[in-house]
Amino acid sequence: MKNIRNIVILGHLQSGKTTLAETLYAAATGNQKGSVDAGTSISDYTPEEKSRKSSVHSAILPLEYKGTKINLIDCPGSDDFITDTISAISVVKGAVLLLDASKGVEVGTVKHWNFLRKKNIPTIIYVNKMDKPDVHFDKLMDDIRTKLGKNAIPFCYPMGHNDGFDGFVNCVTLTARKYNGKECEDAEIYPDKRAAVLELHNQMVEAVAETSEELMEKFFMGEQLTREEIHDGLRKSVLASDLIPVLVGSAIKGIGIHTLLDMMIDYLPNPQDLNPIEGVDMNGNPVERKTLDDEPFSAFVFKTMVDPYFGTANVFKVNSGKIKVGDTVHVSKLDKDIQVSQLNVVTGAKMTSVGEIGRASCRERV
Ligand SMILES: Nc1nc2c(ncn2[C@@H]2O[C@H](COP(=O)(O)OP(=O)(O)O)[C@@H](O)[C@H]2O)c(=O)[nH]1
Ligand SMILES: [Mg+2]
Repeated sequence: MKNIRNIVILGHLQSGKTTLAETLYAAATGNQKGSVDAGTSISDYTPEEKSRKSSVHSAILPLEYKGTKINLIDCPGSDDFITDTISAISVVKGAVLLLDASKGVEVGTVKHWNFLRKKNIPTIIYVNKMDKPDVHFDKLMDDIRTKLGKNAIPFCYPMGHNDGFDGFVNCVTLTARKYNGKECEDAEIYPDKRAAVLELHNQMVEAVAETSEELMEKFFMGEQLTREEIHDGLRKSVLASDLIPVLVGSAIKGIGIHTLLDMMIDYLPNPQDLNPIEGVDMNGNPVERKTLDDEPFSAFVFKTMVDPYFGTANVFKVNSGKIKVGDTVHVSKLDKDIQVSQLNVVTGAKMTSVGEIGRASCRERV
């Protein structure tokens, strides 16, 4: 499949990561939603997790939505299980960072945010538990901008009367969704929210205009940018981490779930959209390789093992192209050409000998 999103869900312990993963999964597959509290979660599936009512291992929930395959990785929030979280971050290209709206930015939020920034992973912030009483969104935004990133901007703005939360406005499309007690439906933007939402929309359009000279000129001439120009510009800015979208919702009630799925597809990277990887060819000349099957073969060796039966074995992740037994590859770190004598696909402890390996399989061994 061409459209793929590999996304990690992060956030402080108890911010609602597993509940969100379950709700996203149920929304995309139409299956019954599992519950952390009732011990019926698919993501918290081990007996230990069921009795703790909390995640211990990272779990992968693959789903398909609007023709895109989304591989969600739900991580434990606790520091006790941090290695699983760090290895999940090293294989994803996008992230959703959760906040508990009643608590704001917590220690775990900052910790996970720093991991993501270190790896330059485009991130959507989802402010969860907006259904709780006494939530002040504008204060939360100040907290996010001070402790996480100045460039965080609401792509969705909450609606509701008397501080209550019953829906949100999508500030990109200027459309609203309202919770009817069971699910979300299209709605009018509440009059008292229009000014704030329009201001946010204009800020986004200005940020988009700044991404190209042509758009800047259009913007200053007072011309409207098209929906497509706005979408493309926002995507570029989010992929470059110049803008951090903030969404709102409630994982438990199912508010803001389809919008989050849409925005994961719209604004988080497809592995093949990313910058090409740089390396050197067989003659030592610098080359670039895109993450595509029809590019020449390139891979990243992340582990070397010396096995009494196999001899030396390299475990690698394929970046582009394919490799066959008998091919010669250049190992740039050793500045050496090596002929591939054997290829195996590794699944846990199991190894299966194969003749050819491509990008679809992720851990292979020469
Ligand atoms: N009020 C409210 N509670 C929530 C929401 N999402 C999750 N919770 C509750 O928060 C607790 C922690 O949820 P969990 O998904 O296990 O959080 P995790 O530790 O981040 O995976 C559970 O009791 C959930 O029922 C929400 O949107 N609103
Ligand atoms: Mg969890």
